[in-house]
Amino acid sequence: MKIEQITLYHIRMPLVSAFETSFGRETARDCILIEISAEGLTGFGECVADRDPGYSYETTGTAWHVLSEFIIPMMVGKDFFSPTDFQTNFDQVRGHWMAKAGLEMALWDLQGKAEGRSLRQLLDGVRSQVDVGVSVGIQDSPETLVKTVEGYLAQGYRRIKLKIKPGRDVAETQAVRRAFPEVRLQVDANSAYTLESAAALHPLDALNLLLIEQPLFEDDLWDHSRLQAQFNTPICLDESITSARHARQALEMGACRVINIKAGRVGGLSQAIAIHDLCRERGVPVWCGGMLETGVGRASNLALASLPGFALPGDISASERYYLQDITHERFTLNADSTIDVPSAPGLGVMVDREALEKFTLKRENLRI
Ligand code: OSB
Ligand code: MG
Repeated sequence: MKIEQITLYHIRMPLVSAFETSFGRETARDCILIEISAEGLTGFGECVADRDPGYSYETTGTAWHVLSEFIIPMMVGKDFFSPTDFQTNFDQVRGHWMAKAGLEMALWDLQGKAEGRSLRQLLDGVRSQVDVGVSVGIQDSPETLVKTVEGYLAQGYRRIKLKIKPGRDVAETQAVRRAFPEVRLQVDANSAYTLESAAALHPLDALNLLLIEQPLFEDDLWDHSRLQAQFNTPICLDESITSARHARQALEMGACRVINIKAGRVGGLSQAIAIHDLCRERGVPVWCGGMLETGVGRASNLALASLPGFALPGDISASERYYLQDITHERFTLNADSTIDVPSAPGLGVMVDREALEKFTLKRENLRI
């Protein structure tokens, strides 16, 4: 299949409520939507890099640069790229995993549409519904946090993740645990601690948490292994795992006992699957992380989370938890058993709402190849 044109859209979507993490507070979310046109078909992908380099070094700006200046020009004159070969084809471009993952997602969508198969079918997903939870941002006080969690539980979410940072950790988590003794609870620090300052987190070990996510810096694999040795609660790595190699090394080092898989963070679905397969062989549970995706990225996350090794609920909430208006016609809703349906139409299984896309677009570029 001949790729004729690739269009990049930098979009900004207002969030239903501000989302605060250890790296900042956001009221809107930026990302890049990537549209590939080929022989009458259209594939969409979402590059999850945000406006600011808070979660990782990648931003909408760096991804735009790397896609338009390096990756897309390398596709000129080539035939259809299989999404599974995409990574190896662009080995010369180091890093920039989110940029690559966005483009790879559009290729998966295109392949699914060309073959009349859903992404779940292409990936051999085994579930038509996946278990999900909600990621709750840092709130003004433990009392408002408990109220916010109560609201999500009332909506039907059965797994709660709390964002924490130094000084806003133990009291908050204890308050939620006291209010909801049975709820499946976990915390995420987004690299806010050092091995030394993480000593403050020891009381969390008594709260029956599912896991403690990414307490230390991204490149602190070794220190994570020392920290894990001090905790009974499993440490889960997010930012630190950018490849299947890192996943293997982290597991061999004892740096974590659970892995959060985000296709964006690891260069695409093909690498996400490689990490899934490695963990499955070793009996290590994984779950699907989120990056406040639009309907496009959410569809991809749901298909990924339908693979058999995704043993824990994903950070994949209903559309209304994030956006009043989405850029897909489809909106994802929560089922009564805290699951969301995996799309079954060809490709990602969602249709982009052109009017909404227009409305949220800040910048656009057409690249003919
Ligand atoms: O660390 O998991 C994270 C959102 C943006 C960046 C990083 C993270 C998150 C979330 C939200 O926790 C998950 C979601 O609901 O999409
Ligand atoms: Mg995380």
